Amino acid sequence: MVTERRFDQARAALDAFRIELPSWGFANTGTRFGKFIQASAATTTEEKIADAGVVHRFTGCCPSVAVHVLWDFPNGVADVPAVMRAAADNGVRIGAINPNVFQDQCYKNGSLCNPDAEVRRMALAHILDSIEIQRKTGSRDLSLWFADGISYPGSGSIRARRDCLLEGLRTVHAALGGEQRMLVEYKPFEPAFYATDIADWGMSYICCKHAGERAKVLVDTGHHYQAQNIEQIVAWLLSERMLGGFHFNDRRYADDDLTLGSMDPYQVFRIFHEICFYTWETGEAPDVAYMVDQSHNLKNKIEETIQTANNAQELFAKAALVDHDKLASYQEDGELIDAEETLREAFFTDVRPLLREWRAAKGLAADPMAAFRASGYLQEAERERGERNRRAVSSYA
Ligand code: RM4
Ligand code: MN
Ligand code: MN
Repeated sequence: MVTERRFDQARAALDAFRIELPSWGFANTGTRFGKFIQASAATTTEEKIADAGVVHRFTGCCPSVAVHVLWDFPNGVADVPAVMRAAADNGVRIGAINPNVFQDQCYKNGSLCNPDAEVRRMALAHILDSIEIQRKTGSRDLSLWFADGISYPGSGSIRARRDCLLEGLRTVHAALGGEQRMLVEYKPFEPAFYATDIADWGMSYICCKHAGERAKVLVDTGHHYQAQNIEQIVAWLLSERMLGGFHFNDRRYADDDLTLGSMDPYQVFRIFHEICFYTWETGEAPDVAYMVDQSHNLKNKIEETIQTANNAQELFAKAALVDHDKLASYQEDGELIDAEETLREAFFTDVRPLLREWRAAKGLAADPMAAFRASGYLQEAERERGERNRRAVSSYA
């Protein structure tokens, strides 16, 4: 039996749970074999922010938008006023700033780890410009992902690349001020196929330790090997106070960027459980940025984002329903089945009525997807953007 006190616990957790949306999740994307063009997809930064604003309007839990510097600030700092205006017009804030040191031709052999000092200097300059954008937009987090790595044994010195990386990250850290943080993301492979320079959470942790105390680890749920225990990584990072944030998505084989919770909702629940359990034990919620990082290649982008926010809320609310007092005493007494069942009871509780009630209390529609569909926004976007999208290039040839 889930008591009313625990439902209150879940309501409070939902009140505090904010999910940041990625601007790039609203643009046309695809696989390495081609892009699939959607008539309603956003092609400008203003449109991406408008779409994020619509998701926030219907879900009430996505008040900020992460941006990618080259894609959203093609003119660098000069684009800040326009982007800030778009955010204000659409009722959202600018969130994490993602530098792009992987797209230009010069980054073929890496950015901060490139053996060529001139390329390393260019990458650093771009990241420092990104910090200036971060300052001007009032964003707290600089979100760093490096595509750096080598694809053949012997084609680079693993240790020399590491040294360059650590030196670069120290310089980046030294440029931060005020409340600013830097988040360091890891990924086992792709685009590099032999040795990615920041391949796992241990390397990311070491990068952060060398850089300074404003550096924290970013866990992208899709960036793990098959069968890796992500909640254990999360629990360790929480204990070390080194968990900076998440990139939410789901995976089946590799970095598939699928809808959060679509493949393995219990995995997401277990991650959230570690956070709620930590909060119960320490009396304070960890300072973690919850961000989505998904490519919506097949589903409609806005609808998939609404689905993602809804899945995240449902799974977070379930995790907040766990009876922590009971769990702790079962664990202490070695009551294995009862301890496990404490988690399962929460996981299998239908929290949809609770969410509907939570939305009603906030003046939101009980069903954000239905409300969005009834709004006519998609049809309007198709009318306005269809022509431009029909002209878009979908082939890599
Ligand atoms: C990477 C990684 C980064 C994201 C890029 C576009 O796989 O997840 O966070 O910015 O993709
Ligand atoms: Mn990511
Ligand atoms: Mn990824």
